Amino acid sequence: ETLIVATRNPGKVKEFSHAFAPFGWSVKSMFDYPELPDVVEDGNTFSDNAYKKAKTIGDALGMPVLADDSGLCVDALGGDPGVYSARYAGEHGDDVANNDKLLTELSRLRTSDASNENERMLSPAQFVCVLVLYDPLSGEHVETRGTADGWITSEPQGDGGFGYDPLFYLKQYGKTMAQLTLDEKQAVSHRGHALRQLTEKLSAFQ
Ligand code: ITT
Ligand code: NA
Repeated sequence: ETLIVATRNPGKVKEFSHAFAPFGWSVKSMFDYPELPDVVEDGNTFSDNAYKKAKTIGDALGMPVLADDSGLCVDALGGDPGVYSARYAGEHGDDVANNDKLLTELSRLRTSDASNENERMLSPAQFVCVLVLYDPLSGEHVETRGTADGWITSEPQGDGGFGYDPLFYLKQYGKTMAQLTLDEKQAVSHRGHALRQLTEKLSAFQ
């Protein structure tokens, strides 16, 4: 069976494919439907944007669609980049530029408060993932939300994952998210938590 995920992010496609494979589900993404237009993500919340992506693509295809809206919220930056995570440095989806921008913003804060040596090294942050599964036949949708707490480091480490993973340090592993295997990331990530909740909610209907 096939699940359509309304995403153009290859890192998300990889994680969803890995998560659904054990259930015998294969994943299709927007790379399989190049004719569909980009969805304008102008919502103020992860929830609004996830719903908009799932509904737009679900209605266009006439099939149930899953969408993921996610991002990084850094305490010291008042929750930024938040819903703007994908385009923090300007161009959409430029991970290297986004990570550089994050370090620049944090170092700016740190020089203005150089007294706190601990804060120079690690800054608390949270990944958030909202999943929406939308069924155009009934017009109904199911939403779940997962979070992961960690720390922003000053040196990128690891080449797994995507986005801000090389800067997102997990004390329990002594590693960044980019140094985890797909299974390890799924066990602790915002997306993994949201996915497990979705599976639970759906099995409650059956
Ligand atoms: P789609 O909308 O096509 O799914 P996108 O990358 O634009 O792809 P979002 O609008 O949800 O998706 O933005 C999510 C951004 O948040 C993503 O580009 C990363 O910068 C960051 N992000 C989300 N999940 C992440 C993860 O697991 N690891 C690292 N960074 C992540
Ligand atoms: Na978004």
